[in-house]
Amino acid sequence: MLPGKFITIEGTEGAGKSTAVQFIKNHLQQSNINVIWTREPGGTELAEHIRNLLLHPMSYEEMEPETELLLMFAARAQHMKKRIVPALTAGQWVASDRFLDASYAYQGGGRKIDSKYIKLLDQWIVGDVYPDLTLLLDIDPQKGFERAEKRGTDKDRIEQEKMDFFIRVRQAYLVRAKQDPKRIKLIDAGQPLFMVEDQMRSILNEFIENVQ
Ligand code: T5A
Repeated sequence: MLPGKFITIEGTEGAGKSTAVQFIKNHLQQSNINVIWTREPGGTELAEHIRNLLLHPMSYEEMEPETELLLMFAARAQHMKKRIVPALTAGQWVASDRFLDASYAYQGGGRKIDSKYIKLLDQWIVGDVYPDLTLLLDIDPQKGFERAEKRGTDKDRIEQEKMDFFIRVRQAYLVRAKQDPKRIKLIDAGQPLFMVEDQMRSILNEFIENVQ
């Protein structure tokens, strides 16, 4: 166990993850907790280049699911070694906008890759540096889709997937939450924003109380 604390934020498409990240940032700051914020895929210069490869829509060739999974973990390996592990070793708090659970949800659920391969990469690259707390924003995929549409921005390569892909992503996230309820806190992101924030506030306060 490393001395720092590690929080991750996950969510299905259109669940309001960016909005939640902003709220969590403010709440931790108000609680006088200094946090290093990062994201996946990405978090280092090289990992951000890999992010571009992963998310930029491609017209020249379709990316294979295996390629996608390995690129996610290539970025994660760099991120772990260069940023996450050094910070946690130094006793700092780290918060990441998406992390490992997204690979089980998107590549496992969405792309239908057997989770035994994801587990192998997980054990190799992440090992026991697991998040202490994960906030999972859950929403009905259709509702999430409608919200994301309202945002009006261009869709990245993964956002261009069809509804059944996002239904599988959600199911895989819910399975993860069921397997590890102590770490993964499920948040009903279909509620009005103030209710989502209330739920996040009480989860964060309980976590802070328990670790201090
Ligand atoms: N990925 C990532 C993998 O496939 N495998 C992996 O291992 C990893 C690490 C990364 C992509 O990479 C994939 C998953 C992703 O496809 P990203 O940067 O995390 O992408 O981006 P998104 O998934 O698109 O997440 P965002 O945070 O950008 O979008 P959201 O969740 O749609 O969030 P947000 O806040 O923009 O909300 C959408 C709209 O809803 C409104 C907001 O104002 C906004 O307009 N909203 C609400 N409306 C009503 N009620 C609420 N409670 C609301 N909350 C927000």
